[in-house]
Amino acid sequence: MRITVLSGGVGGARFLSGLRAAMPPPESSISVIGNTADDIWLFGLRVCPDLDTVMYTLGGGIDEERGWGRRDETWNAKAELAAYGVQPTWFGLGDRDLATHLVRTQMLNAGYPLSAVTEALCARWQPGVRLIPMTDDRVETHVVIDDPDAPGARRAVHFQEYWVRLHAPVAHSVVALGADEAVPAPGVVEAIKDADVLIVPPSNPVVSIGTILAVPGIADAVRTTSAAVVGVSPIIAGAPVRGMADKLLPLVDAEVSALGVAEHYGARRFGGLLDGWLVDQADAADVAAVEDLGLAARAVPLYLRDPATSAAVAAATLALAADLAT
Ligand code: FO1
Repeated sequence: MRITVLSGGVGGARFLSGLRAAMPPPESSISVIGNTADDIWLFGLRVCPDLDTVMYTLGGGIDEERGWGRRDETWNAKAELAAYGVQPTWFGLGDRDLATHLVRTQMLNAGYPLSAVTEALCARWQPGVRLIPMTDDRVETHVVIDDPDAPGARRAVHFQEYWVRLHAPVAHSVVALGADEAVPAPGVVEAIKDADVLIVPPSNPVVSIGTILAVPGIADAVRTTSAAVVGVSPIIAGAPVRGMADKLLPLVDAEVSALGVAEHYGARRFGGLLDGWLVDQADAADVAAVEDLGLAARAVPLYLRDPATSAAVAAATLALAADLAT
């Protein structure tokens, strides 16, 4: 069975660890299309949070509690940089994590595309999936907020500053800079078209899934794939499980609910992206309304608390896909 997953953030990575544990029949393969619009240049290094979170989570190097960065991390370089007074000091780059960015930046500077760099880094981590960046081109999410230093004025900040330094204040708009000129990385469109199952995990619908779909060609591949396309709600009982989707969904006119995100993605039979949608049991009352959108729907426990619950969510996703394929 060929499974392809669009992934961003900690939720996507945790879902993937469940999927690997709930591994379908042997000879199955998992391709992951990673969001790269969170990526940022820091101290001359290219940092790719959503690629690294998948690589570390599935490769066994992740700090479980944070969900990002390395386990057993130290922060000496970060402290030394701060001692020199260089900015930013608000982004936590650990000593072990820095090695990843040094290798990545060295390879990018040598002319390797990000997809080749990611393959090289994964050779060490052996994540057990094929991790492909959504594009080799530069795409960066910026968020327009009220300028904290100039009342009445607005300014755009990089997503990482919006999230990590400013803790997701009121946002007026989100833009994926460079998306229009970006091209899907080698293998991305094929991984979507050739899949038996395509999964939209509980990643942020705007700045993880939305940015992947903003790369020209990717949304069309999702709409036309012969795979069963199943999504997992990132919103439970009206709130995101993690992160700031509640601040960003209104910017794409989506309600902050399992039903609202289903409406946002839409049913493929009506020109949207999904065939099926999983909601948490807390949202079981919405199943009929989701079905009215033209989607198959199930209410199952969706909290990715630990490996066992993550595996159960993944198994439920595969079960719904299997129903859809019949
Ligand atoms: N998230 C934080 O909330 N604080 C941090 O200092 C931080 C550092 C960091 C370093 C490397 C990395 O790969 C991720 C990091 N993240 C941090 C998480 C990151 O902002 C988010 O995981 C994604 O960008 C959201 O999908």
